[in-house]
Amino acid sequence: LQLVNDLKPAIEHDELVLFYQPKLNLKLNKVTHVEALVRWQHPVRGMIPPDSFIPIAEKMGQMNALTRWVIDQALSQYLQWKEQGIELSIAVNISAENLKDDQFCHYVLQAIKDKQVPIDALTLEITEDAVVADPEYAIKQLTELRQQGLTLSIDDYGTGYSSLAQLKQLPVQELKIDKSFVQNLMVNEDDQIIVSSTLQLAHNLGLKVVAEGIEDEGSLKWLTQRGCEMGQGFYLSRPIEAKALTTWLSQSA
Ligand code: G
Ligand code: G
Ligand code: NA
Ligand code: MN
Repeated sequence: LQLVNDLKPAIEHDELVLFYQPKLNLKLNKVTHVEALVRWQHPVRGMIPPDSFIPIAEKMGQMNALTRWVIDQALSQYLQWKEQGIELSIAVNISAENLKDDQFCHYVLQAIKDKQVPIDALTLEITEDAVVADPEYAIKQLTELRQQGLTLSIDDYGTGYSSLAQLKQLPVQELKIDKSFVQNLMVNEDDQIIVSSTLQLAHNLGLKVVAEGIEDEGSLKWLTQRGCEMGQGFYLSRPIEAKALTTWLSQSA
C-alpha cells in the first residue's frame, strides 16, 4: 500500500519505464508489433514488476493516470522508432478502470491526433475480466474506438469469466491465447486440443490469433503450422528496453 502512495510522484519523477516484448508475425517471420509492459524503477527498492503494483493501483484508482502515461510514452516511442526507419505497432494493456472512465476514448483518440501517428500505431489489449465489470459501458467505449479504426485485442483468452455470448459482442479483431495454454504445448495434449480448438473458433469468427507464452522452438513451429498469425514469448524475447529491442531487431533480421 505504501508503494502505491508513491505511484503518482513516481510518474512525475520518471521512475516508470516501458519494456517491450516482440510479437512475431508467424506468416512473414517478421516482428511487426510489440507489447508495452510497464516497470517501476524505484530509487530505493530497485526494479518493481507490474504484478507488485498494478493490482494495488487498480484498487487505489490510479490506473487512469498510469494508462495515460503508458499511451503517451508508447506513442513517443513509436515515433522514435519510425525516425530510425523501424515500423512497430505498439500494444498497450487496458484495465477495467480505463473502460469505466468516460474520458478514455477521447484521451486515446486525442493522443493519436496530437502525436500525429497513424491509427494502427496502437493496439489495445483488453482482458475479458476488464469487460465483465461493466460490459455495456465497456462495449460502448470499445465500439467507438473500433469505429475510429483502432485495433482491439482480447488478452489472456481462456482464463476469464466471460461467456461466448459476451465475447461475440466485443468489437475485437484479435484474440491472445493465454500463456497458460501455450507454455507446455509440446508436452500437454489437453493444451494442444484447447489451442487447436481456439484457433478454429477464432478464425471462424474472423479474428487473428496471437499465442503468448511461447517458450520453445517446437511450440513456435506447431503454432505456425496451424495458421496462428502471431507469436510472443520468452523463446523469441523477454520484454526488454526500447534500445535493447532495437539492437535485438537488427541482430535477428
Ligand atoms: O511484464 P509482466 O509479465 O511482468 O507483467 C505482469 C502483468 O502486468 C501482466 O498481466 C501485464 O498485463 C500487466 N501489465 C504490465 N504492464 C501493464 C500496463 O501498462 N497496464 C496494465 N493494465 N497492465 C500491465
Ligand atoms: O497479462 P499479459 O498477457 O499482458 O502479460 C504478459 C506477461 O507475460 C508479461 O509479464 C510477460 O513478461 C509474460 N510473458 C511473456 N512471454 C512469456 C513466456 O514465454 N513465458 C512466461 N512464463 N511469461 C511470459
Ligand atoms: Na497483455
Ligand atoms: Mn495476456
